[in-house]
Amino acid sequence: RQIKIIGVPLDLGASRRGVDMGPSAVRVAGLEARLEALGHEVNDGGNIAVAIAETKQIGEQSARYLKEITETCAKAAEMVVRSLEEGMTPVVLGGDHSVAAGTVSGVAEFFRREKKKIGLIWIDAHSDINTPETSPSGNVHGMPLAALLGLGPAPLADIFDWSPKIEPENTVLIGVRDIDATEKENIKRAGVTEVYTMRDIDERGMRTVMEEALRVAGRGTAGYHVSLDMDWIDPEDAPGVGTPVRGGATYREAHLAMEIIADHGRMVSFELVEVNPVIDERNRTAELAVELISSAFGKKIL
Ligand code: DIR
Ligand code: MN
Ligand code: MN
Ligand code: MN
Repeated sequence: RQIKIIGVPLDLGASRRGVDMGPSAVRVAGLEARLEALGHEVNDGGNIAVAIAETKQIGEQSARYLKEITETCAKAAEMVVRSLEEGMTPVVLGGDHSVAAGTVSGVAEFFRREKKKIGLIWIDAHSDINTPETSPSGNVHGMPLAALLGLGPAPLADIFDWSPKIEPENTVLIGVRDIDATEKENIKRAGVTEVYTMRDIDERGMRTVMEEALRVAGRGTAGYHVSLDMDWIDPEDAPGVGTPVRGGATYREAHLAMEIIADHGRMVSFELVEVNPVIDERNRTAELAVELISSAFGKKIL
């Protein structure tokens, strides 16, 4: 493939600072060289300019820095559209997960011009489906999935002036284990039924869960976007993330999921978010991120 790397050093969407250094940490861990070693042609587009928290007003407490985040997401969306137009597969590096509202909008916009819809694979400890009305934190990184499904917040949902960007029947959540009560209601309200919790992975195994999830996301779509929040992986293996939650995917489970995605060959774009070098240990979370991206792009053991 031809791959376009797009860094989005955004940390306005979370309370804990530091994920703005995520794109740098993942580059330092050798992303470009590793993808090239797999035979891909890689073009690094650098980072998108992002506002610095100290220079901006917080805005509404119910969705802090929403204005700045929306501006960044709109820029990221444009860059994603351009990459796809040029025949390149976008690999977006966060930053906090609010960037997904931009990435997925870009992918959806590109395929809409061909009258096609896309699926979404959301791999995360969290469901990120709060709205400003339901969010207990006011952190926008807990809202991008709600925006993409058209629940709000409106400025993020309306990038490119249309909404929703994805249909609930092609949206799957994988690995969730920390969902707010308000989010449970929003999942129902949005009509998302394909939610694979950590319990499902424990009971049914990663392979069964992934096969089912990819089938749902791929049904009637041009393919799917993969949005990988590194807090999906257990903090034992991924300590450097914005919001660690015990009980996540193991090292091998995470690789297997990526390997199965590569086998299916229907991923149209990829994004990896929430790497936080400030609390990482010698960049090992970013190194794991590079390994996982390699697996998603075809690295095989044999
Ligand atoms: C929580 C935490 N559901 C919120 N979300 C996180 O603030 O809305 N998402 N950490 O990654
Ligand atoms: Mn997330
Ligand atoms: Mn998360
Ligand atoms: Mn998050």
